[in-house]
Amino acid sequence: MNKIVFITGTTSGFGEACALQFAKNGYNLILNGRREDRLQNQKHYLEDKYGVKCFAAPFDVRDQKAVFETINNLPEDWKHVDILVNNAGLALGRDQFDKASLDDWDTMIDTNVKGLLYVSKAIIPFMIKRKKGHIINIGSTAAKEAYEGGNVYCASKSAVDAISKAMRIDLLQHFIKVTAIHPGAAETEFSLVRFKGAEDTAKKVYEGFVPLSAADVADVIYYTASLPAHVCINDLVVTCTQQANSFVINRS
Ligand code: NDP
Ligand code: 8X3
Repeated sequence: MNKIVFITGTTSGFGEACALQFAKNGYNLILNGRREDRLQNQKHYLEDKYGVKCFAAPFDVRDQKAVFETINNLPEDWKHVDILVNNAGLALGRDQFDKASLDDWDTMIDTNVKGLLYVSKAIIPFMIKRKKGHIINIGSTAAKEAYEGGNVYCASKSAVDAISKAMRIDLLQHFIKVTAIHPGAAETEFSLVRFKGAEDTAKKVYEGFVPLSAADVADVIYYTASLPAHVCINDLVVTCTQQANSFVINRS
């Protein structure tokens, strides 16, 4: 029987690249995101090209009711989730603390923190029942050092870091692995979302250096998932070669 991976936020960026990587390696996939058209196209593409099975689960991770209803109502043979990749997330704005928008703060906290908690809380009982599982949480270098104008995005990713540590302790008794992966700057739709569609501003983020690609990050995610059962990478920071930490980048 193929293993099952549940990835949140597969309609773009890391999640999309990760879905491709797991499909290439024979996993059946539960795909999630809010853009249902992209999910359906992705499902058909991965099924046709790699002969795997995909289950499209279009919900907003902020919607507690939808998260629990969808996950609890998964067909029985889709409940054997081996790996959960908590990837859905976003940054909104780069304004200084006093100028930043409260709505943006709410959206980041609701998505990056509460959404991750809801999906995990819904999936963990399936893993406990099978006494195995692997949760991979996507943090950020922003979790490790706050940067100017990063305020609540950095805080939300620090929360992912802390939640990962807490999960690892509490889920140890159930033989569930917990890995936190903290990527640095990667060119995806991330900056386009952060700057609300302003393409020029988004492009400038990656000027003067070679950023990570979504495929680079997916390789690392897949590597952590492919280690032997007794080996767990707990915490991993990955940046491009021209980045030292969340705010020091060599743009030459
Ligand atoms: P993208 O914007 O390319 O992808 C984000 C994904 O998250 C999309 O599939 C989007 O799908 C999904 N998503 C966003 N909000 C929700 C929601 N409320 N419910 C369900 N799905 C949602 O960005 P990345 O791939 O770059 O980002 C993925 C993760 O990696 C995020 O957590 C981000 O914070 C983190 N990260 C990104 C870095 C970067 O430089 N790119 C570096 C470090 C971490 P849809 O819109 O269809 O709902
Ligand atoms: C995304 C990378 O540098 O914009 O987490 O915070 S950064």
